[in-house]
Amino acid sequence: MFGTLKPQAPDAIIQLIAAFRDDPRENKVDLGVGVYKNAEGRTPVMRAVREAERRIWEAETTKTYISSLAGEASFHEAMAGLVLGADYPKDRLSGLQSVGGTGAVRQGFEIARLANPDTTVWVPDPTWPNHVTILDFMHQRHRPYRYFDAETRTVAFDAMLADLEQVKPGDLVLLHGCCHNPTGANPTLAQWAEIADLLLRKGAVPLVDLAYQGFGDGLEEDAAGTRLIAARLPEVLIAASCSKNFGIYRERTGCLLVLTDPSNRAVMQGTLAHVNRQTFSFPPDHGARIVQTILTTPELRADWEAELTEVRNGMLSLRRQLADELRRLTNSDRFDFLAGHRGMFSRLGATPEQVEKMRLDSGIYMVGDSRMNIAGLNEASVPVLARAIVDAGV
Ligand code: PLP
Ligand code: TYF
Repeated sequence: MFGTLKPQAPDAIIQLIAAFRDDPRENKVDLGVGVYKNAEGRTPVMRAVREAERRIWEAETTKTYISSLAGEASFHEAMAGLVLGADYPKDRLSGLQSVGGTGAVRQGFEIARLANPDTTVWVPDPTWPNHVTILDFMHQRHRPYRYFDAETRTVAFDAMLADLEQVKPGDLVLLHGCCHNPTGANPTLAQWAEIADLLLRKGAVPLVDLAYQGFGDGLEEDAAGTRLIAARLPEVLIAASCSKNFGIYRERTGCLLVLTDPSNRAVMQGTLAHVNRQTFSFPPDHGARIVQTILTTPELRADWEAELTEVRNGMLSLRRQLADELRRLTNSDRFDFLAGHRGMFSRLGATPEQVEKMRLDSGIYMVGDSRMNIAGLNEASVPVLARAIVDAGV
């Protein structure tokens, strides 16, 4: 039977991990997979996470199943407070504890098509490749909307709105809440307002993928677009990942937050339990407990926010250093967009051949579409990258 299986295309981002590991050069630079790394190239366990784990370990008396197939309400509420702010509309909220942010995105797609089997999912072009592969795997109809202006390396806002004019009532529109992956280009708050108006006029439902809250301008700032959408639209899905901002990648922790009319809330909460049950039954709990403990314990929360601020400021500083170095080398402002982008990623705008040249000549690993993980840099490698970019003729 298994002889019928066809080889699957590998994940190009994950493949880079092995390619980098196998490169013997000492001064190689890993700008591939989207994992935060400090100046020493390590991905440390955050202080508040360690302390929360210690407290959980001490207090835990059982490993029996948690209270609901959709996860613990206390986790949904803590995440809703983080994402939507303390005054979020409690009577409109349903929640699902998921396997990572990816699991939240996936369950969001499932909910949309349960509600409307004719739905079309609109995804930005470009987007995180897994959005598209998951939709294909589900045999779910999807269409791209233009997002990125390759010339200016900013959001192609007019093109985006023009494409979204074709959205039908009951379609699902996927938006990156902040720190767009792979480009680093994000809408302004005024543009978020226009997006909200368009979706409202079209009767479409947004699915906001929020995987990097706190990695751009700040926890509040990075949630501003999502909050605006949540305040203006009657029905909203938000897939929040805890992998990056809590640094708990391998715990696989995420949350799908759903806002509906209060009259639909009970059925929605039951539907969220239903989709988890059909997928894996109860969700994993350890990461969700860590997150909930941190968010609801003032001294842990303050320490987490302080460490997250250091992480964010480090990336912002690297962005400025790289833009400054390229300004010096090229005598132009052509690369200033790197300082304007937010989050871990920037799309440089190099050709695949130029990306290959930087890898061969300088040991610099970035994704083939020229997405760079800024957190892979440090003060020593910034000038190396800038020189390689210029030498590759970008
Ligand atoms: N969405 C985007 C845009 C991402 O970049 C990621 C990154 O991994 C995810 C979702 C999901 O993250 P995870 O499933 O590791 O929480
Ligand atoms: O885009 C990234 O690099 C991160 C990590 O299949 C990631 O989102 C990449 C590929 C993948 C899962 C996670």
